[in-house]
Amino acid sequence: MLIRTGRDGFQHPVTSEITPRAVYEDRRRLMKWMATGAAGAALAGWAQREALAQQVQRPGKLAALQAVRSGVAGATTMEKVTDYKDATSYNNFYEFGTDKDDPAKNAHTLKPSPWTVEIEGLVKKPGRYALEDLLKWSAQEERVYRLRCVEGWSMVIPWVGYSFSNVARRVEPLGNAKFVEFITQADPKTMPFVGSRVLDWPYVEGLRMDEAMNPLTLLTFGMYGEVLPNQNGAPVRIVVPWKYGFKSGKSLVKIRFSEQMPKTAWNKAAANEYGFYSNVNPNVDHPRWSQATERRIGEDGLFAKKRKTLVFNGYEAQVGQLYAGMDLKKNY
Ligand SMILES: Nc1nc2c(c(=O)[nH]1)N[C@H]1C(S)=C(S)[C@@H](COP(=O)(O)O)O[C@H]1N2
Ligand SMILES: [Mo]
Repeated sequence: MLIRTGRDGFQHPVTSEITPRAVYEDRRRLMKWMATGAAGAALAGWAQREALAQQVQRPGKLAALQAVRSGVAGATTMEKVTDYKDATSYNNFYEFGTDKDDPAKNAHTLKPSPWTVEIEGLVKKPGRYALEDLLKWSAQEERVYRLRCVEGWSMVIPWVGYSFSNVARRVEPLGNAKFVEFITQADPKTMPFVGSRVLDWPYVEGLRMDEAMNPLTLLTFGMYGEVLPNQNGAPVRIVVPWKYGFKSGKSLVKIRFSEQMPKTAWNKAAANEYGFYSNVNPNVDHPRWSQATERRIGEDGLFAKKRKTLVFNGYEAQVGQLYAGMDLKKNY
């Protein structure tokens, strides 16, 4: 900046104004780049990330999990982040009970350490991998995703993890691998409801290979800058933001690459209500209720308006092409 000194109005540059040649060259390049228009998008992204940095506070309850801000397109919504309290006390984790507050009450018995994840099936490098190793397979990123439950509520959660595609790159799926199956912990000693008949345990979910490889599919180790609380699926879960919440299996113990479409827990329980795809779709009602709108957790005051549910939960630009030519009413 120029500062005015003296009565004669003489202006002289402050030290920071004196531009060394290298900086000057850099600036010229920057100006050129800005002229291309790329800068606008990048700066908007930067402003968003700055705003985000102020928004997401570490609750200081669990171990910190360092993360860089994600550069993946669409990975960070600017919507208000759900309170940590709500995100950790209003949960679905049927292994610990079917009421929303059961997981927070009961999941203290889950032992997230030591933990291993077995990777098997159609891969060149199957094996049982320690959590500590998995954590290092790629840089941890922060992603602020909408989470839409099939029950009609939603949240906005800052997850920490990395694209699942990094796992595939490590274990090298074979050419005939067409699906990925996510198998979660089912330990009757630590999970009081695993004996119940609500579901056929273990809780299993699955994705088509191209869905699993989409950069938005997040292998998730933390939230709000800390490791995952037990009730949210410690120590490692999957998060698939364009699908209903139940596709995001918690407390993963096994990942299997297969040729056949996996039989998933909810599909086995009620095939007419829960299809394999389960993409968030306001135009396809659940047989017993509409999916057109949702209630955002934290906005539940007397006059809070419901929100319109978005196709693919708002991630159509990123994932719509995965379903080109598919009838999404049939493939619900
Ligand atoms: N193992 C397991 N994973 C699960 C579930 C479950 O019951 N068991 N519930 C699913 C459902 S229905 C939802 S909406 C999300 C909720 O995730 P959150 O509690 O972290 O918000 O987890 C999903 N993953
Ligand atoms: Mo859900």
